[in-house]
Amino acid sequence: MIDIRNPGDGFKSLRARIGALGPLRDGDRGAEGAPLTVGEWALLIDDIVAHPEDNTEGLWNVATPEEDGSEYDAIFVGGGASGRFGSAFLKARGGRQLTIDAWPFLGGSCPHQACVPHHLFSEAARELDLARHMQGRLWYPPFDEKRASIAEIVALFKAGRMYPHAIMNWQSKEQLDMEFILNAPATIIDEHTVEVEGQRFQARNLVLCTGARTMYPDVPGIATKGVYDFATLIEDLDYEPNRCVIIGGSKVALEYGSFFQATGCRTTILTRSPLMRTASLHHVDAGLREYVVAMMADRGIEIVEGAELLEVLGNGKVTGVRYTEPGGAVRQIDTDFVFVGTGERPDLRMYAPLGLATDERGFVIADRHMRTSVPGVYAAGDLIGPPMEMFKARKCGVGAARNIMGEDYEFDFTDYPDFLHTTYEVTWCGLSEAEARARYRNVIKIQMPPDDADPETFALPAAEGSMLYAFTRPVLSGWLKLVIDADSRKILGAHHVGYGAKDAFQYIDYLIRRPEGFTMDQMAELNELFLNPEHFIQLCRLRAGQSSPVNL
Ligand code: COM
Repeated sequence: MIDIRNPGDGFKSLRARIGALGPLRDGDRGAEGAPLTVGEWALLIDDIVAHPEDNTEGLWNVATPEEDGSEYDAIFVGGGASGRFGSAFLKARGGRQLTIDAWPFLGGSCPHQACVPHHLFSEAARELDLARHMQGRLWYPPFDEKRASIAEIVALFKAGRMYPHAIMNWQSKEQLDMEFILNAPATIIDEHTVEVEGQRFQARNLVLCTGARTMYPDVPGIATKGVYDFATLIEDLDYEPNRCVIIGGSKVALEYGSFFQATGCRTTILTRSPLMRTASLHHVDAGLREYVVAMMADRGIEIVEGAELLEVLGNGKVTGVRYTEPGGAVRQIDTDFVFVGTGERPDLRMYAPLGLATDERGFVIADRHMRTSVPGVYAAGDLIGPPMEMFKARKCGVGAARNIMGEDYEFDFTDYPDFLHTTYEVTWCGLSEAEARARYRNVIKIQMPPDDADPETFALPAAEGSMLYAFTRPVLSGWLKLVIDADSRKILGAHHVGYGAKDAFQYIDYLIRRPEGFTMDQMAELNELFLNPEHFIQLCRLRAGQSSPVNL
């Protein structure tokens, strides 16, 4: 046990140890007696992650019974997005929490293996695709296909991921006043008791927030070296892939597939369900899907829909995959790199003493209060199933905290704005055009390019990030659609492919889902910051004068 709370003797030796770990900017070296700085946290976390065998002691930030003898309102098992946000909220409401995580940092898989590296890779994909497209024009040099290394970008991420980790720890301790134990696994004893490093803690409630991990298809050869998922890619990749086969059609498959292809690693996606028509995505507009998939193919990604993986081939290392294509023909692709994006499942073995009810896919069943089948035990985040999204994880944790602190709080996450990366940002909320037509008798749309335009010559939408495309090959500049009920004039759905519109969708989703809705006239009254990537405000204004609006 390492007490990271009090700048006493033990703490001094910790600071001395951190000081020996590497260079720290002078201004970020903690004064004697002061708490660890972000820079010190970064060095400590990096060392523990790099050398777990030498760092087996937990990092304790826990008040002694003399300092605080009150009962814990909740123990959060897992300090990822759900556990951290739930803990912070509960603490802010005057409760007492303890958050336990086996990793030496709070924030969970997001900054370690998931969303943060994915955003780095997606930014790399966008830069690479633009550089490849623009090569030989303006200041862009000829594109060297050998220059972009997946292994190098992964290494760049790994060399810097301790910085966000450090911020989470520092913020949670110094600003949010949370109690936590890190770098130590929790053992569940019963619904009120958790053991860490031999010490038992009691709480009125448990909140389970340990997430999920990639579920690999059960086929021969799947454990061969050279088969990765988003987490093992970060931890274990030790060579430069030359050819990639993606198994699955999840968001992860689209996003990582787009990245690998952009680096110059030829990529094939083998998916059972058509891309963007998997059960986990809803409200996907057919036109948006068509544009996204066409642009992936335009960039050279091979997509086989209706494919069934039979086997991963190898001789100690992956050499290929065998699969059936629609119609039953067996095909083989030679490859040195297989990436699994078939979805995730939780590992519930540690919760066996609780006897939790689970659904047919193995997710913990929780109601809208985040209550599980066991009184006093709540569950949050990926553990309870899709959507595996940040807003849901964080708000589940907060929802559990609110209920534990006496509120009657329900969290309904059946509808939400959605997003994924290809080389583009793909964003949508509300109804697809087809869904809207099934529910309303008089639906119109505002769309760019319109159905009857040739997209190769229609250079809109365009804004930050797509201007160079618009002026060199218009079809690459993006796509958008607004779906409107022409009778009530309310906006029913918004869909966008391009860059820079993601933020707006957080607010559009809220506005259009209000009971009173949000009309095209209200949209037209907003003040655009031209060139606004989503173009919706001015396009609504062009039609708002019509008493019976028609398509644009
Ligand atoms: C985000 C992690 S990377 S958390 O949600 O802020 O804890």
